[in-house]
Amino acid sequence: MNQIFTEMGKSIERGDAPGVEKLVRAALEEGHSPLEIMQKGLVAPMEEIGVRFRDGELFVPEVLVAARAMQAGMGILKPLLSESDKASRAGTVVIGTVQGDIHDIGKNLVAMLLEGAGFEVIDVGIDVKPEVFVEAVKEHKADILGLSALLTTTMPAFKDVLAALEEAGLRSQVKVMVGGAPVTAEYAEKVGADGYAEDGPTAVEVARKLVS
Ligand code: B1M
Repeated sequence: MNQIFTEMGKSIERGDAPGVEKLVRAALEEGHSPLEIMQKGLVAPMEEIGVRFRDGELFVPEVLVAARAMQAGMGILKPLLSESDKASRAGTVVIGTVQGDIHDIGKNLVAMLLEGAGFEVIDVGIDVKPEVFVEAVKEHKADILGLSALLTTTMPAFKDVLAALEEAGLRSQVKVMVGGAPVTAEYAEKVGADGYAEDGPTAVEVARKLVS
């Protein structure tokens, strides 16, 4: 692995956003393409961090600071990616927390890990109405819609979003993945979702399967 990408990985792990930005600029000056920098310098280390989080070696705050550092680098590269670079990305995910629910720590973590895995992620926020999810799926031609719910009282909103997608004629065009602490695989299946993940790294695996 090129030294500059190794350094980028170390800066991501430390959560050193200015360091990552500096290294991304240096890599561009060295002549590496934005896509190569994204894949080798940002996505690869972030994937490793996801695995270490699942193995219990790292904790939520550490993953969040690493993901923020990774996103700082992504911010420089995004405008430089060509249309063909964008087409070679893993897929587009619209993600948000369902209506009535304002919990977003887990959803943000999932969004960051998906971005770190090379997905284009559009985060529509918290307390999101079904029609807002539908509009975002339409506008961004999403491959996956990710729905997060942390309350037993807001889990039924998954069904409302699925019904709104059906009504808009979009259900067959987008895979729906659900998650959140009270959600189970059985519940996901019951409401008709295409995928369920119990944590961020699993969400990345499930998203990859859903687009493959
Ligand atoms: Co809330 N809250 N909360 N809360 N809160 C819980 C969820 C609760 C279990 C606490 C408890 O009573 N023990 C309880 C829910 C009970 C239930 O429904 N069964 C609860 C309650 C009751 C409430 C209020 C109603 C309290 C009140 O006002 N009376 C209220 C509701 C507000 C609302 O939403 N309308 C409320 C408010 C809040 C705060 C604002 C104070 C704050 C949220 C801050 C924020 O998110 N910005 C908060 C917090 C922090 C929690 C706890 C303590 C922690 C949640 C969290 O961030 N976990 C929580 C108790 C708990 O879970 N231990 C609790 C860390 C995070 C990394 O994990 O979110 O599970 P998690 O995400 C994981 C996975 O679930 C999964 O991957 C993530 C990463 O591994 N995942 C997905 C999540 N989304 C996914 C989507 C996917 C795939 C995987 O695909 C798309």
